Amino acid sequence: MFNSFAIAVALAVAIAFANPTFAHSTIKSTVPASGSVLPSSPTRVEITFNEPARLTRAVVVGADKVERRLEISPSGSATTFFLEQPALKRGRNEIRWKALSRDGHPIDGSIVLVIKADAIPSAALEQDRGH
Ligand SMILES: [Cu+2]
Repeated sequence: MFNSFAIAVALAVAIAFANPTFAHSTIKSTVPASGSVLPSSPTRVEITFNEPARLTRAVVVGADKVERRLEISPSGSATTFFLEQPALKRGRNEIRWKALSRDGHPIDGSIVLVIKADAIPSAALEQDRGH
């Protein structure tokens, strides 16, 4: 008796936590993918969430440790956002973003892109398609 009740409770809990409406929005993909090594700065960075969210802030920190704000479009709620002309410099660039999850909770993360003059373009393109 107790055992079947315990199993029923465990199942109910498992189902509740598996329900996506209880979870924050998460990043589905970015183009280029985080960790990409590119021969030059991409003309834009694309961020796609698993559900509509609001991307509220994006900055890039390069090898010089200087934080530079990036323009976000669109400005409202969307699934895919673009950071146009990020003008990434040579070396390691960390794009730090903040967003409002659909459930109202703040979420954040970062995308690391390395610009290396001798990076093989074909390898970078493969990374771009990595989703
Ligand atoms: Cu949440």
